[in-house]
This record gives sequence, structure tokens and C-alpha cells, in this order.
Amino acid sequence: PVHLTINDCKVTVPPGTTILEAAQQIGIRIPTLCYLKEINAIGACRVCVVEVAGAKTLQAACVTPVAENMAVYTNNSRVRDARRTVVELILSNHPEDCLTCVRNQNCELQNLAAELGLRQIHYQGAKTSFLPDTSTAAIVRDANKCILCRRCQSVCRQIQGVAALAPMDRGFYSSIAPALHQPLSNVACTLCGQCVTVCPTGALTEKDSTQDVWTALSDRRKHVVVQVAPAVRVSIGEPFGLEPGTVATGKLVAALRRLGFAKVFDTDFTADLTILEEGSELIDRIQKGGVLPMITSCSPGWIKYVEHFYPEYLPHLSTCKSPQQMFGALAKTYYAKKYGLSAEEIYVVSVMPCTAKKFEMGRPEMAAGGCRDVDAVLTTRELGRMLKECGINLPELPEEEYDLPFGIASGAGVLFGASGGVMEAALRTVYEIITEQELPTLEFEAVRGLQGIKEATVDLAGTRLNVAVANGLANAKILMDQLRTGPSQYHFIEVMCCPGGCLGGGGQPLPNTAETRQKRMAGIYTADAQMPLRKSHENPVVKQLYAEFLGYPLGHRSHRLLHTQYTP
Ligand code: HC0
Repeated sequence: PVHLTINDCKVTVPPGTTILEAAQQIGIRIPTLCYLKEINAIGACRVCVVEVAGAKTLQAACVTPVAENMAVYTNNSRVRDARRTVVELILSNHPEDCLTCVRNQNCELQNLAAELGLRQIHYQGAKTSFLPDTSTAAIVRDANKCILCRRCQSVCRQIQGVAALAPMDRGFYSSIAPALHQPLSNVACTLCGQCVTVCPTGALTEKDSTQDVWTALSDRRKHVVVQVAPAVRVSIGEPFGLEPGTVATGKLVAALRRLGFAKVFDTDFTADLTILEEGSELIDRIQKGGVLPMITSCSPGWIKYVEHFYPEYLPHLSTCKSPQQMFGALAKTYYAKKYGLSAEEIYVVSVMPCTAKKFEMGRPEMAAGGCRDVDAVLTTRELGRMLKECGINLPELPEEEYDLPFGIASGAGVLFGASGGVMEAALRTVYEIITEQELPTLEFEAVRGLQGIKEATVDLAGTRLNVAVANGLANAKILMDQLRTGPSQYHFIEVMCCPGGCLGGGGQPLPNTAETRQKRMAGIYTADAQMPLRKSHENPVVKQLYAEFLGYPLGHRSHRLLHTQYTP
């Protein structure tokens, strides 16, 4: 162990510990702006500077390892003056629009200025001026608010394996941008929004759809229905002070009713439906020698990643549309007919933990009934803002039930929100269909948890099914490169674009850290365990839907409404 003092307090830590981590151990939080544990420890912003006795210059605590007998000072006047100067310099080239910025009250730069007690910016001069990039359906990049911390660059490269963003130009004109300052819509960005969740300021944000939804809600000619993705129920409490992972399903339903939606439905219902379609497709491919391994197709950032980087593997993707899109297609056909409405009258809003869903809804493949399946996508964060605007305090609300018919779902549907969840849900159903026996244990522990890649082999009455699960695109890349280099032992692969699955999505409340993802994942498993129904094929409304409308899985109507093909 290494012995040192921090502000004259003795500390003992393992070798290799940074000053930043050592200080945390004695309850001193050294402020940072660019630091992201294990992803972006680069000492770029200089906010974490500390004095080390004997060193000529101040040292960045996030990248300086401790040494034996080191004496560190984190809050003497030299350090505090330097820190204030650094932040003042950042603010001297930052828009002063905090009151109207979407990150107002949730901005790390704003918080830091408040913590340091800055009352004046001593440095005034030229400010950079960039045109915001609004070219995509999902993400807005405003370089004027960028503080060059490079977190977005690191998460895009290291966690997502995409590297769509990098430093451009030099000195005063530096910005973190796509190559050659191309708009995001022109580069291989998957629109996953992980950059948005690590941005300390408002430089990267989701494209706001709240105004579209307000307009629809006040249009009396529209029948506005909402669907809620699995992962939203374990995170929507966060903007209201609830712990990440709190299962807030009933309160969320009540909140959406109070916003004015005509019907409040559950994407988990179409997640169950997806299992029947996708499970049947898997069995079909195995029995008829179709393309294997089959790979899940419900995560739109993942689809876009395959299109950009592995187009020759598109035939491996399941032809199933995502549950969000299946829901839209059914709302505008089956539901419309059942309730005497026209497709044009119905306006479908999705609440998703995801920014890429905004892109998915606009894809040309997603208009089954002649009009858009889904009309607007709100992220969990946007819904939180809408509720606050209306003075709806989620924790105070009663628990209410989803509406029928698309409000009945199984625990398997809830599992979709966590990495491994689609796989576990599929296994619960495929096992029982193939073996014609009841599963002895519902939980497939091997595909649970936050590890980047998980594997399992399941014995289906003599047939061995090899499966793999990846979350985070850099992990998916490992599996895809294995596919490229030789025959694969896998039959079925689940890929979710974001770390931890949708619960760690780019539209989730901030902070979206490993700790919050862990808690949300526990919430998903709790929600599954609480459901009276646990298997998709036992969902009575899914059965009714097949009896009344679809016929059977992979049938003609399913093909027209619920499946699609992604072509290079
Ligand atoms: Fe997901 Fe989905 S599970 S992608 O992560 O499959 O966004 O939560 O809604 O569509 O159901 C996101 C979450 C969904 C879809 C479902 C799938």
C-alpha cells in the first residue's frame, strides 16, 4: 500500500490509485468536468488540479497516481484560485443562456460555477460561433456549448466502437465534431445518444419532440394514445427524486392519464408479441436451414450500426420490427378497427429510453398501414420535463392500471428493458414450445447482469441451443468480428445498442452511470418477478389478437404489419 497525506490527513491506498480516488476515500470530492471513470481520464479540463508538495506546477488529480509520502493539498488558496480561473475561462467562451437551456438545473458546468461561488467572469473577449447541427431526427449538437471535455468522443469510440466524433481544428476554433465537420446525418453515427448522456453541458441533447406531442394532445380531432417502453418504468422516478430502479409503473400510468392521453398502453404487450413472432422465426430458421445465427432486430441503434459497419450481415437480423413499431402498426389497424377509428385519427406517442427510436419511427420501412406507425417519440427525460411543466409530481400519484387491450403484458415483456432480457423472454417461450414441457426455472441467470458479453447453452429436449448476448456496440463488434472470421457456434444472438440494454439508453435520466444502470437492472428483475404472468405465450391478449386478427405467428398479416427487411 501507498501512504500519503491529503490536506494533512493520513491516507493509505493501493498503488496505482489516483489522487482523485484517494481523496474520495476521506470524503473529499475534487471537482471534475472531463473525467469519466475508466473511459475518459485525460486531465483535459484542469478543473481537478491540486497542489503536490515539491511539484512546480499544480497537478490534475484524475491522472496523477499517488506516491509514497506524497503531500497533497486540494483546497488551499492557490488551488482554489486556479480552479476558479479555469472555470471562468471556460465560461468566458460559453453562451450565457442558462435560463433557457435544456440542461438548466442539470448542468455540470452550471453546478460547478455555483459550487465555486463564481460571481463574475473576469475574462471577456471573442466567443466561438458554430451553427448547431440539427441534421438528424434524434440528436442536436450545439458546439457553442461544448467545453472540449471529450467525453462524447471517448464513449462513442470505446463503448460504442463507432468513433463518429473527434477533435477538429486547433486552438480557439477547436470543436469535437464528425470528420470534416460533416453533419451527423452524413456519418456513421448510430444515434444511440450515449454522447448525450455523458455531455456535461447542453452541447449534445436529444431532438425535442415535446411540442409535437403538446400540439397533438390539444387537437380534438386526434385520438392520442401512448405506449411506454419496458425500461422507462424503472427510471421515470429519477427526475422526481426516486431512487433509480424504483418500479413506478402504476404511477407512470396515472401521470400519463393526467397529461391527457386517451389511452395508456404498454410496449411490453408488443414485446410479448415479438417473442411469439421472433421465437417462431428462430424455430423456423433452425428447422428449415435458414440464416443462422439469427440476431435480434429491436434496437434501432444496433440496426443502424449493422447497416454502416456489417451490411453483409443484414440477413442475419430477425425480420421482426421492434415492439415500438409493432405497437404502432397494430394501433393503426387492429385497434383502429376495433374502436371505430381511422388510422389518420390516431396519433401514437412512444415514451422510450432511447434517442434512436426517434430515427426508427421515421424510417421508410415503418409505415405499414400507409401512414406512419408511430407519430412521435419522447425520451424518458422529455416525459419528465412535460410532467414537471404540468405540475404533476409523480411520487404523489396513485397507482393506476394500463388500458385494454394493449395493457396486459408478461414479466418476459418487462425483461426486454435489460440486456439479456429479449433472450430470456425468448428462451422461456421457445423452450416450452419445442419441449412441450413446463420450464423448471424461469430465470436464465447466465444471460442476466451487466457484463458486455454473456453466453449460454440451453438443452431443448436434445437440441442444444447456443446463445450469446451483447450490450454496448463495442461488445457487439467482438461477436460480429468472430462471425466474419469463421463458422459461428451460435444459433441466436441478442444485441442491445446501449450499455446494460435499454435501461442504459441515450434517452434516460442523468446521470446514466454504471451505478444507476445496476439499480435499474435490479428494478427490471423485480418488476418481472412481480408480474402474475411471466411468459409471453401465456399472454391472453396476444392469444386474442392472433384469434381475432393476425391468424398465427409468421402468418400473412404478421408479415405485412410486423415484419420488415433491412437491405444494404
Ligand atoms: Fe427498448 Fe424495446 S426493449 S428496444 O430497449 O425490443 O428503447 O425499454 O421499448 O421497441 O419492448 C427501447 C426499452 C423498447 C422496443 C421493447 C425492444
